[in-house]
Amino acid sequence: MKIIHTADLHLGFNAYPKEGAEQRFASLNFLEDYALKSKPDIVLIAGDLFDRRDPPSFVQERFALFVKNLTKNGIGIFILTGNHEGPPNKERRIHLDVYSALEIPNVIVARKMGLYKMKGVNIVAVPYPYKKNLLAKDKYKIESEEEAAKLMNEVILKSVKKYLEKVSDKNPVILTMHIGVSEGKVGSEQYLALTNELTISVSDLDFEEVSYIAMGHLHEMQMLSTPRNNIPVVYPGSLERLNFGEENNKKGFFEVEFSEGTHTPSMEFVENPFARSFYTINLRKDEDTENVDWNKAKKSITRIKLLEDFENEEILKSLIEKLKKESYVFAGITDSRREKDETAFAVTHRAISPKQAIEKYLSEKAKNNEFIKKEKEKIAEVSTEILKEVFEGSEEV
Ligand SMILES: [Mn+2]
Repeated sequence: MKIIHTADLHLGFNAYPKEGAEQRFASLNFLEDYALKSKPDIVLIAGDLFDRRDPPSFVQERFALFVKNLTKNGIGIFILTGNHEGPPNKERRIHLDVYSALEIPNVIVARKMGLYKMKGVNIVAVPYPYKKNLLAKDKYKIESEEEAAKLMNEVILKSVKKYLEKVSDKNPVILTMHIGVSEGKVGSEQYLALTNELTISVSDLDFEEVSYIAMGHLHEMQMLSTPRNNIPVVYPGSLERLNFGEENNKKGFFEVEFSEGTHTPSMEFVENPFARSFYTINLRKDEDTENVDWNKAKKSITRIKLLEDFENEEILKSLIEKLKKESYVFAGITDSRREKDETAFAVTHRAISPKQAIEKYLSEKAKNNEFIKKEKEKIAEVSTEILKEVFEGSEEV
């Protein structure tokens, strides 16, 4: 029994408008080619397969081909929904519902918690937990975010227990979840700051019936295990590099194998050589402009980071001109010499958070608008609240 465990593909994610179309599906192509050669029983996608609930048609089409090519070769596909494509409430339809409607054998979309079965394997699934889905307003009177998180934790663990009790055979049990664990490492640019994200502790997942815990959500590859039963708790990380915070991370997926009659899996990380490349040119002093790795810049989304004593704006300007011509994509400049998060020159893509962008915008407007000047703080507060609503569970804020 062999399973490929991948997560956070974020298909349809547009890193930089100037990036070439060839990168769009480079990582999915790699996964597909690998799966067709290795012939696992199941490809398990632990959430955030798509970057949006309703991805563009060409992205839907490419994934449909993936489904066709794998199922034609007898490979099952198990899709857990993450915060990027999952329904924030029960009624909301999502693009992936198409696959449930088609009832393709050995293709399962788990948008609800439950015990699923594929090719004999028991899969207990916990999609990204939306507050609205888990806690009915009339049922609980929630005083604070902490209390809500605690309640959600209880609901999830109770449900997992319930589904584990329903397992009626001796086949391996896999628990798959799209959620962060409190012991896990969050990538430096994966913004979780605004959303009071729910995390779960690895020690709470120590169910002895479970053989492997297939996680998704954290974009950095990491292998943890439960304290008592030593069950592997594995994040393959995102299949692609999505931002500069992942510049030095290895990208790929896990191949997990259960040999006949055993419940202890062997795991191997398969590295994806086609993940996009990011390159930060750190300029601490003026001479650092001579140490640019131009081969790397040619293949990479490249940015300049100003640090410490860098001063010479003339040198900087000519370096920018050259990078605009010769790098794969020139993403801009971050100025970390002054207060944290202040940016130099043009504000670059995702160089500041949406919250900071609102504050910056309002400060700018306040200069010649008395009303905004007076109500700046209130507007910022309300806008932040709206952002929280809109992006509930998203990493984009
Ligand atoms: Mn996620």
